[in-house]
Amino acid sequence: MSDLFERLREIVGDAHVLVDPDLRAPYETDWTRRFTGTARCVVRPADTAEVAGVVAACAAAGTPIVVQGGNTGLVGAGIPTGSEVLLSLTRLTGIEPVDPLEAQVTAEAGVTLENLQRHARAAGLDFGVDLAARSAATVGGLVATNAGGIRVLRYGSMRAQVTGLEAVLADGTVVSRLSGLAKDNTGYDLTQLLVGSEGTLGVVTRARLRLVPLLPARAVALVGLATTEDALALLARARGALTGLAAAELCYADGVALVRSYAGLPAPFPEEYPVYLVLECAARSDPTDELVELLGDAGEIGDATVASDAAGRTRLWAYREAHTEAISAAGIPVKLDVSVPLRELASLAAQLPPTVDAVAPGARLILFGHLNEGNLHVNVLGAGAQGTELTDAVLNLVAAHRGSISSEHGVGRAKARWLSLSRSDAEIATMRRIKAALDPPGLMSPGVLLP
Ligand code: 2HG
Ligand code: ZN
Repeated sequence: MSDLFERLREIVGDAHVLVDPDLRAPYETDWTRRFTGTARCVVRPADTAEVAGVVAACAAAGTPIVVQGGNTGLVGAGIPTGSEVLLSLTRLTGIEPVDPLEAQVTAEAGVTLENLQRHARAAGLDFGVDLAARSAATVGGLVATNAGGIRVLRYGSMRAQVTGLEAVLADGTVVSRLSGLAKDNTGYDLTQLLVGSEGTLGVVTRARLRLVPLLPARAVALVGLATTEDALALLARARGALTGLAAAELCYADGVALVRSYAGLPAPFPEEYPVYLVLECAARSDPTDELVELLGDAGEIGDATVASDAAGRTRLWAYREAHTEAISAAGIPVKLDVSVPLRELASLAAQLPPTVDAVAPGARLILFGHLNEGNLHVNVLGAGAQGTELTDAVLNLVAAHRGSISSEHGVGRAKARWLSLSRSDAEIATMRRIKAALDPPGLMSPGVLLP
């Protein structure tokens, strides 16, 4: 091992090979504190050439690698298990000037989402993906997980924003396709193969990204409703009526109560509602009127409040966006991220409480998510030793509703053993053949994604 450490120090410099346990520690536990492990060392390369050198050195030594970006992942894909070199990409922070004609930009893997957004906005454009972990989540991690977030309704997932990638393969080869051509039918799409591969096929070092128009005028509504069915009916009406609809986010009374006590927020309405929906419209000119008009047509709405100014919008978003933090402050949850066809969503939401209660009596279930994609975040506090049984029960219930066991967070280590609930044997066998072709010795993120 000391030969490998020596070689790694030659490539990235002494200061960027962290062997000391205290220095490694922040990289070895995830944000939720649920996944923790040990790395042989943490290596922090500065550029693509150094990444390629590190990967080639590990390949030559037969040492596995786990790749980490901002360490905001929720399925343990960036956390080592004992034998790996942990490759941290946070020093790859270069970002090229925005190309206004193509409306694209090239960013290195370690650029945070927040810095990417800031960079695009300074050039009069915007980035199509947004999520609560924006200050730490990085481009490489967003690509590797095919991140979703709160704008999928309008712009699609990360996959839809990526027009090209540069990546280092398991043997140290650099593949690069950064021209960002809108049309390019010249064979297998290696870029899209790497999106969502969770570090198992290669290390993403740079991405060519599509940008979207900057829509400066925004209006946000927080709506109180009686049922999940009512939220779905309002969503369908909103999609039909609002040209600027940009987000539709769901939460429930117990989650809002937890957020309120964590963040010290007032009750949003005089009365409590079982279900809450955050709707956001974004446009070139003020979309408040169209949002108010939709809500004025009472229909399924219990109560609603609208904000157009930045402070008011942030205040309304907080009821939804602070869920993850508030849950984390209350304990280490079992965290599942599932999606089902919209027709199945209300029945899934109704069946989850008894399902959780049967396996982990007294545990606290908090549900929230991205309504338009049928994506529920199932968080359970106080499950004790029942975590695996609970995961099994919930994911089987989701499969019975024709859903996916990972909607946007990825499979990682957390869901690998349940992959067959969402993918057929033939699909998994094909994935294994792709993995074997690109990483024959299986050194890239072993144990992640493929069981
Ligand atoms: C969100 O939508 C994130 O806020 C996190 O995907 C979800 O904490 C979670 O379960
Ligand atoms: Zn989410």
